[in-house]
Amino acid sequence: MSVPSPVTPGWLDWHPDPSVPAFKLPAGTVDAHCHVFGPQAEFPFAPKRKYTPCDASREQLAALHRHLGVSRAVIVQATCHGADNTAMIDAVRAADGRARGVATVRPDVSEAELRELDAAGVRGVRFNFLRRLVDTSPKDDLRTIAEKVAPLGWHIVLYFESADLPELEGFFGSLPAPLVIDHMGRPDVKLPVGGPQFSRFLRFVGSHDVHVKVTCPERLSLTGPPALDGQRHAYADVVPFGRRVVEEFPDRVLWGTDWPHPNLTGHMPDDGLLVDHVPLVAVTAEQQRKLLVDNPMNLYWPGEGV
Ligand code: 0GY
Repeated sequence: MSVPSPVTPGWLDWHPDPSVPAFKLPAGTVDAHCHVFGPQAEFPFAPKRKYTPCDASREQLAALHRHLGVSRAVIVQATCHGADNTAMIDAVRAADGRARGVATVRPDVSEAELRELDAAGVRGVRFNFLRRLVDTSPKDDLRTIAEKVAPLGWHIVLYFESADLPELEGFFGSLPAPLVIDHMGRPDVKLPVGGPQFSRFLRFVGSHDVHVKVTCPERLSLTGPPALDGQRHAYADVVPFGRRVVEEFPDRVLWGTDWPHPNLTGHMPDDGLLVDHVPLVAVTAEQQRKLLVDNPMNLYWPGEGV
């Protein structure tokens, strides 16, 4: 058996004891963005990965979901596992129909492999453009993948930095499948919500077949978690961005925890507080039901009741 690799120096482990959220998630809530890491002894990480995380198993993910009141999950392949989707598929299969997967595949993936992933519950592939996570994102290869997965009815999950949207949006718009954008396109929350950067993002969403994940306030925030004296809301600077997307595209927004929160350096969020962020961005009961239940159900479990 191989010797386990040590975690990346400074790695922050997921929160061991998240609070009970004050906000009660509606029945049938879907966590549309979460990951599993290993466990390394069972599912080794990819040799070319950019980080080595702590283990975050499917059982630990399921325990978090029970604690928060989440019913279903979309498990997104993490870059530390490269294009080996075994751990993700294992987690999806174990959920017995209550999880779907988003895979990473290579351009030479065969039709048979894609059909097998589809049968296991995969409904999309992820294209990653973050330089700290991937060495290259060759557009020809990505287009080849998109053309192979489109006939299965899959979508393409896009992870990019907001500053890169002007260079990438033509390519994104030309892809032959529906799109899902991670973490609101990672806006720079120092900039105004009505400023050119976020307006461009909203225009792109408005003019294409796109769902937006209203996720990761903890990753985008500069103001950070709540002050210990309770005088400051958690991630207050991200709220206007989430609220704007929910108001403009109520039928095309998704929510997720991003557990186990890879590559955070400042702090590890309390997952209970992330649930309490939801009513700040989705203010009405109708917005909340669409964000948490109806939209992810339509995308990942079309035709199924909660
Ligand atoms: C996220 C964000 C990150 C990492 C990954 O696959 C990954 O390694 O997604 C990140 O480092 O920003 O969505 O989980």
